[in-house]
Amino acid sequence: MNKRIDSALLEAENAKRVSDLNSDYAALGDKLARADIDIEAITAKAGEFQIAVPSWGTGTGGTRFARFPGEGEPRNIFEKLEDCAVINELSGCTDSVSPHFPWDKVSDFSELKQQADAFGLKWVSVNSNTFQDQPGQVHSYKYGSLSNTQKASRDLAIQHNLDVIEYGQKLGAKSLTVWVGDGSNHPGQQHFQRAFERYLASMEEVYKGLPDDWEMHIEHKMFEPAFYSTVIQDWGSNLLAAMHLGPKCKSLVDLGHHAPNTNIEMIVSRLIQFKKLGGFHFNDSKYGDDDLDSGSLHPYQQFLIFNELVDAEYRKQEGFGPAYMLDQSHNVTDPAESLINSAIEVQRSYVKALLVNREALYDFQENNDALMASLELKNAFNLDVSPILAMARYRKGAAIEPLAVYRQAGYRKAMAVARPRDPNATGSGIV
Ligand code: LRH
Ligand code: MN
Repeated sequence: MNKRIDSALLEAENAKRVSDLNSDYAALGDKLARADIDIEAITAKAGEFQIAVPSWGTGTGGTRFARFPGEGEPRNIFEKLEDCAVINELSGCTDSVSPHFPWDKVSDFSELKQQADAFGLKWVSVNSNTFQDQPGQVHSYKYGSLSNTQKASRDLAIQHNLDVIEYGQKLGAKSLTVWVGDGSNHPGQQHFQRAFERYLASMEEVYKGLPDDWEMHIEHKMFEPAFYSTVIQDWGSNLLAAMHLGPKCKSLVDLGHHAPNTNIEMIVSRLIQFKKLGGFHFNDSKYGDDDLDSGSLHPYQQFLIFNELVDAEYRKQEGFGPAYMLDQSHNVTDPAESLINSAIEVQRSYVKALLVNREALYDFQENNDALMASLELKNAFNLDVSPILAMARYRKGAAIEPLAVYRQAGYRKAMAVARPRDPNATGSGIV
């Protein structure tokens, strides 16, 4: 497997830290053993945890006001893959990439697949894009795509999604993620039912193009780019569409796409119960779809979401198998550093949720012992599981301290030389 980080440096940096890791790990092991928890079983599950990296997250993000490009940014999907390889080598838990089309479109998909294989990276959900017009596009998406009143724009959007499925098949992906910005900015501008009917009719055509072993994931979003109504505005519209379209269609939950204070963990529980939880776009936010680093603002909410996911796993819930993915925009940090850290913070929420004593929790719930039930969760959340995460990385040949190795390696500086930036490249927008 092609390695981007010098393995001698990685081993030397790990060697400096392994004895402290072993003593921290032993101490946590003793503490967990007193609660009849086998730390080795937890570390093994931590080692199996994987979360996909969004190709579009490896470049510096921006807002509608501006984007301030960083040094050594990837300029194409091949360089994005190089950075995804580094993120996986150091975090040990991001062995797959989710591409976005046409941003990542290439003339030779077998070459792209070979490059990913060489880095030990898999391709997961492919994302379509009918929220931007392409150069020379005749039938615009200005007034929507799959729900546009103009058949020509709807047909173009349908064909694009069918093309993206084809690209995904060439890469070995097994699902299509469809997020549309369709909606309205003025009361009265759109007939809500007719718009939803047009969307469903278009998605039926896309659904027909899905291979038997594929899924289609619908992503809802409260607002932006539409600021009055959005066709797939919330989990209700999402679930209705997924149920209408068929068993291969499920709902995807992007954490930043909800109104502040929304109980997202309960939405997750509903989607699990009705076997319609397709996957996640993990990030964090304070106001809108801020796409900030996962767990950076609401780590307890992220933990509570994993409490629902681990509970479903524990109950062997039928039809449960969501895809985990990051979807973030890195405007002021090195994207690789944020993605490494965020992947580990999502893994941390998963491992903390594994420490909940589910039978004890069920007893407290059945007996309406509210405080003890909430403490069963909070006590698991309050445990520092860093030694388990680091040991899982160490045993996979990844870094005990990933960011220290990344900086020690001077990766971004090296890329600044290898990828000279076009000084005139200014602009705005998330990528
Ligand atoms: C929409 C979204 C969607 C992607 C885009 C890059 O806000 O979350 O998942 O297509 O970001
Ligand atoms: Mn998203």
